[in-house]
Order: sequence, then structure tokens, then C-alpha cells
Amino acid sequence: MSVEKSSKAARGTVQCDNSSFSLLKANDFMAENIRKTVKEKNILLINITSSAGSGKTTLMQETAKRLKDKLKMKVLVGDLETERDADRIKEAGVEALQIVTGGICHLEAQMVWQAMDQIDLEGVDLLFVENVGNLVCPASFDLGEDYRVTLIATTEGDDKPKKYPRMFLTSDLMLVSKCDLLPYLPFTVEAVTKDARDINPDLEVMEIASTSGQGIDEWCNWLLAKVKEKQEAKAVTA
Ligand SMILES: Nc1nc2c(ncn2[C@@H]2O[C@H](COP(=O)(O)OP(=O)(O)O)[C@@H](O)[C@H]2O)c(=O)[nH]1
Ligand SMILES: [Mg+2]
Repeated sequence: MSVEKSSKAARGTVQCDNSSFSLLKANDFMAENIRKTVKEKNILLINITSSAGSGKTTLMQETAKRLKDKLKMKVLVGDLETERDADRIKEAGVEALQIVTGGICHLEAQMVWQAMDQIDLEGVDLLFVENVGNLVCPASFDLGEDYRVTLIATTEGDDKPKKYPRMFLTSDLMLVSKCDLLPYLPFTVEAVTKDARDINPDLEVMEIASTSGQGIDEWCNWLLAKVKEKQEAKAVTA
């Protein structure tokens, strides 16, 4: 951690150094192995990120219920402790494996690589990684994913993208979750979208509510289209 000795410091701004350069280089190497493997096996890999409690596991459950008869889907899920999320996803009818990080606040490519070795990937079309819940560290670790999807819940406040810009900069799709609560909260989709797109103009945005089903068909259709796109691209190059 270093304090910029400029006017920023005078204003009390503290800037973080990236002192984990070699760790990130090692991570990138493993992420490339994952990317190659999922390409060879024709699997679409999605990295789901958000703060804790934004609705990632609930979304995995609803996605599993809708897609399990249309394609072969599996989920790897990271948490500091417990197997609760994997159990919830299994109840929805798809195979899930918990990665217990034992205190580490993000998933690293090496952990995903090891977990992939423990499940049968034969015939899998769609593999999700539900990352550990926070908007900071998971943003810096490439997991070899095809797409990074970040949830921002209406309960978190619409000011988060500019506070945690790296997560939104590195995401392909932002799901505004818990939209069923919009009538009760000082949160606007327009404000969160504007701030997120100031950071990343290419960011796609969808509004969802897993509890009411709002936007879940649109989300599932997005996934089906991405699976098809990847499989067709592989067929052309084969
Ligand atoms: N109102 C509302 N609550 C939700 C929604 N999705 C999830 N939740 C609730 O939010 C809490 C955290 O959800 P969970 O899926 O465990 O979040 P995760 O920590 O990101 O995996 C749970 O109590 C869920 O029932 C939603 O669309 N609307
Ligand atoms: Mg969860």
C-alpha cells in the first residue's frame, strides 16, 4: 500500500499498489490452460461475480431448473467455508462442487483447474464458476472464462460501479438483481447503468429477479445463444 504524495494524499486519497504481480502471472498461466481445455471440450465457461448476498446461488438454482433439460450444465462454487451453496444447487438438479477457499477472498485459476479435474466434463455444454462474494479481489483473477457476469443487487445501492471499477471494467454482462425490490429502494437502473457504462461502454445490462422470474428467460436465452455461438465456432475450425 502506498500513499500518493500528491494533492490526492492531501485530500486523504490512498492508492493501492499491485504488489502481487508474480502471483497474477502464475494465475494467468493456469487461466490459459483452462481456456484451452474448455475450448477443446466445447464447454462455455462463465465466471459469476458479485458482492456476498447479491443472489448468485439463487440465480444458479433458477438457471439450473430452466436449462437442465436443454443442455448439460455443472457448477463450481467458491466460498470461504461450508458446502451450503453446492447443496442448494444440487437440490435444483445439477451437479455442483464446492471449492472451500479456507479464508481466501477470491477463486484463483489453480483452484478452478483442480476442481475441474474432480468432475466429469464429458459432454458438458455450460460450466459456471460462482466466485467468492466480493467486488474487489475476484476482479483481478482471470479464470479462463469465456464471459464474466457480475450481479449488482438493488439492495446494494446504485453507486457501486464507480467505487469498484475493475469488476465492471472486466465484466461482459451486468445483471441488476433483486429488481422485484425496486419499488421499495432508492436505486435506479438508469443510474447504475450509466456509471457502469462510463467505465465499460461495451457492458451488456439485464434486469432480473430470481424470486419472481423477471428477466430469467432473457438470461437463459443469452446463455443458450453463447453456448451455440461457441459450439458453432468450434465446428467451423475443426
Ligand atoms: N427479493 C429478492 N431476494 C433475492 C433474490 N435473489 C436472491 N435473493 C435472496 O438474497 C439472499 C442471498 O442470495 P444468495 O443467492 O445466497 O446470494 P449469493 O451470496 O450471491 O450467492 C437470499 O436470502 C435470497 O433468497 C431476488 O431476486 N429477489
Ligand atoms: Mg452463493
